[in-house]
Amino acid sequence: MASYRGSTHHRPKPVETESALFAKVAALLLGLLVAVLGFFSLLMWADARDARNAAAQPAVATADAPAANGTAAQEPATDHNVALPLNSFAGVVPENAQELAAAHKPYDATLPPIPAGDLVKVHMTLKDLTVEIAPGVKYNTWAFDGHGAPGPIIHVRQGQTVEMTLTNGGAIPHSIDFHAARIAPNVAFKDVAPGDSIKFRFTGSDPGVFMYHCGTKPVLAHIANGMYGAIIIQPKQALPKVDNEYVLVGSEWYLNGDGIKEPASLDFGKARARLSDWVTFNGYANQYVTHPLTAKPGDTTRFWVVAAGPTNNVNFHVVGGMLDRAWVNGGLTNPPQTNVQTVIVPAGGGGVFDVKLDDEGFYPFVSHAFADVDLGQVGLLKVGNPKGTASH
Ligand SMILES: [Cu+2]
Repeated sequence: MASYRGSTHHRPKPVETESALFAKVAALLLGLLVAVLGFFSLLMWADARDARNAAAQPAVATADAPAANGTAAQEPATDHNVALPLNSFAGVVPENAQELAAAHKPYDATLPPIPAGDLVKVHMTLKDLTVEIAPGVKYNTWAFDGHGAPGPIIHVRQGQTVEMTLTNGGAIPHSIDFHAARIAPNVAFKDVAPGDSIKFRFTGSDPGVFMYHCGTKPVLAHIANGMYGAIIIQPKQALPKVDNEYVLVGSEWYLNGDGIKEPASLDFGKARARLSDWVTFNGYANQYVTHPLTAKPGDTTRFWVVAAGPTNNVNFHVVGGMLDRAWVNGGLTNPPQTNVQTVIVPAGGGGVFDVKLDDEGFYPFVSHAFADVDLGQVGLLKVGNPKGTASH
């Protein structure tokens, strides 16, 4: 059979019938039709693209236009007061925001002393609590220890045992997860029903600054609603002596309203999309701008920083200074990095930073991811008694 394959040219040439000729012409016409249709569909696609661009244009222009031009009311996407919760509400504050910011009592960032004894008892009672997270902006939190976010700063020495009691005074189950603890989470970090308590102990074996938070699902919602704080485990072998020590817990907020007339609650969709409305140190936007932390010229100041998230890192930086010593990742068993500009504190992590400032002045401390500064994650270290205000 194989030998025939090479000899097809021996086959007699078929006679071209009338019907075969018709088929050929039809195929040719069909081919032309396809080409013409293809050309038109290309034109239509280009038109559609132009139309889409044209449609996008006015929206962009309106977003940039001042609200006073009267068109904002018809363009809900750009009006924070009537919009669906698609935009950030961060720009919306009451008219007397400055006054309210001045009247706000800032979260005390001072590192508290270490309690005496081998056993440190901590008792927190969870409460659903409405707090301010920016001037005049109210938010419905689930708060550790009933004081809003962050929860209380826990400070112990390496080797001390923490006895944690958590009482759930809220409406739904909660829990508490310590990153500083080496412990079976299914036992210690389990959900506590409303009205119930849980008690467990762990030893502060690893020196550093650690996050604690509610670990009840969905964790994103529980952390976003303010359920986090910092625990500091001071190493047995003392760190270099410093003059001031402050604790900063970074976190961000996702609001379903502006929080001015009515308290806002969590917008879970925005939390998943990472569309923060406010980003804060110790739970309130810009509070240490209005009420600066203080130091004297020549002082070394130690910052104990936790990034609670739920999602954002803190890119810690001190404007006009240097992180002279930086214990990266919050652990204190390794030697610090020296003379670094910015260190990432990852969400769920910590960092310890020593900063020596010789000259009088206002030194902003920020997350150098500047969208977060714009939304409130900035404070001032006031060194000495400088005149005027800071440039940041
Ligand atoms: Cu919770």
